Amino acid sequence: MSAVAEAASRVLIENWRGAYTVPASGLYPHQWSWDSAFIAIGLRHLSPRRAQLELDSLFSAQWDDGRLPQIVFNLRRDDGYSPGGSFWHSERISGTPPVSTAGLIQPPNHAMASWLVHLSDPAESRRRGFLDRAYPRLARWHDYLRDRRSGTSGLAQVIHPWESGMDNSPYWDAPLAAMRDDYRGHIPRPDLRHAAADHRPSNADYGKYLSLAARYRDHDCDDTDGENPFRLEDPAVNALWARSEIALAEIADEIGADPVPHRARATELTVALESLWHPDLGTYTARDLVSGELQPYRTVSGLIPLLVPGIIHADELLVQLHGPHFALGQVALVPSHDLIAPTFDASRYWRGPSWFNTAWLLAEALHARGNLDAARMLALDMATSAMLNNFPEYIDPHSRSPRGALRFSWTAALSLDSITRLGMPE
Ligand code: 2M8
Repeated sequence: MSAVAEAASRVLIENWRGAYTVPASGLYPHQWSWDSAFIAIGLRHLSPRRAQLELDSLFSAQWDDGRLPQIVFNLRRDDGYSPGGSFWHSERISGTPPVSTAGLIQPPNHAMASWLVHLSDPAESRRRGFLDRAYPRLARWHDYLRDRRSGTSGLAQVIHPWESGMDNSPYWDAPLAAMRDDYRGHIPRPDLRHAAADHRPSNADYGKYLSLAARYRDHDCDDTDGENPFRLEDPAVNALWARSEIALAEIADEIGADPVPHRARATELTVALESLWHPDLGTYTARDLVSGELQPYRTVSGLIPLLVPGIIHADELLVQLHGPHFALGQVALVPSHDLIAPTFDASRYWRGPSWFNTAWLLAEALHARGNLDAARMLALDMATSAMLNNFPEYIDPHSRSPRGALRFSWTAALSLDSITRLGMPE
């Protein structure tokens, strides 16, 4: 095992909590939805059974309506993170699982992860019936997105910045500024005990986050509330959904279910994604469904549609990725926001720093598109940047300095996966 693989494995072992992995001990003491899927992708190289368990434990927190919750809380650590289980009180709502969860969701990368976990040891996966258990859960999760979260465009809507996984992206600035309500209660910030204030969202951001979350909670997390002040279609969320439908078709094929509806939905989503193309910016971007406006920003989310095989604007996205806005190969990984925009901030959360999950997604996309050198370069950059800084949550794209938490699970998992699959000479 290489030094990177060994060090990454140690992080994953340290953050394992018996049936799932915390994103980082301290800052994130619970199970997060899309983190678990990314973590399983790395864990499969250590133990396919552990990777299956990671996903099984998230699936066991599925709501009756099909949603996979953003967070599954460990109530023994409820004072360690805000808002926690005592904010959501999910047990009040009918159709919720016996564990305490948030009501919001996160991006749908789970079918993609389940298929990769299966492929790491198909015999073991079949013996344990992993995909037979996962398939109905994943199918209901995707049905939830279609039935409860999609409007006329067919794309899924996020109703809170946290649902995008890219919490304080500039995409959300105008919609949050247009909100009339703000949170009136105390705003706890236990996160600031573990990360620098200028690496995290501001208190003003948090006021809006809590106000939106409390509103949704007080409507029993009912998606028929058309008055929600925050409703956007995000490119990465929908690209991951389309890519996960393709994975679900592979899973259906493997277990003898019908893959055709999943392929059809992937095609519909691929076509629908084009409504998020911003011709002047040369990228996909988020649409605010309240104002009807496409958000005028280049962010890494707008590049993630490269993962979807049939998009029309792949060549323009590749130009964008290599050009001055994201400077692939000249800065660390892929910045979360346009390097030359006035809103770029090299340190603050999703407003500039480079993240390892988006680098992994883009390395996958480049590899699938035959850009093997660029994919391998990104994979090696992930391994180097992770090792150099003790597996940081995110890094300054110019200086590579660590930002946020250290010994962060998806940084370890995805560096391990990349170096194992893409980084080694063939
Ligand atoms: C960050 O989000 C949480 C809320 O979900 C937070 O800021 O407290 C994001 O980076 C998100 O994408 C990630 O899933 C989560 C846990 O790593 O942290």
